Amino acid sequence: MAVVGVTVYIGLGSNLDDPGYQLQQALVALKRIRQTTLQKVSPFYRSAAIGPGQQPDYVNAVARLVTTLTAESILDELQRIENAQRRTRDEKWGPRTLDLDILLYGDRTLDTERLTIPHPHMLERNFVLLPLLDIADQQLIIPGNGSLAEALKTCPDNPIEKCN
Ligand code: ROI
Repeated sequence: MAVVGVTVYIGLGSNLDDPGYQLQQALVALKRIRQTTLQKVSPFYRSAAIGPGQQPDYVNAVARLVTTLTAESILDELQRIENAQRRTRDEKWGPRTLDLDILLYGDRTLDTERLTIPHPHMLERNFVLLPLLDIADQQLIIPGNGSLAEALKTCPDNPIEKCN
């Protein structure tokens, strides 16, 4: 039976300990989240790390879930999966085995201590917008902004390549 729920887009990223494998493992774990269906996964993309300092290249992807969980419960699940994959949080914007971000939660906006939705940096990151475009309609509205197609026009065009 189809799950009636909210469509959620999750950004996946890794730049340590075999990033492609880390993303595969994360997808296995996303499939197992209760009250949730993993509907679609983008191709994997490789890009240089954006942000401060030197660090290894990232592999990124975007997944689409449908869930009856709240955004906070999804965040709990994502943090549990990150921790299971030995994610450490010692350095802001440092290298990591796994980063799972809620990009969009239906058409809702949210700004709490734990969660800002839409993800506050997604519009600047083509490693988020390009895989999102692979699995979402370009007419998709990013709440508080325009369509995904509009967002892509203003997003920096950093070098990125498909890697699967
Ligand atoms: N850069 C890339 N290319 N991909 C990421 O997932 C990523 N994540 C981050 C920072 C350090 C901002 N840079 C990134 O957290």
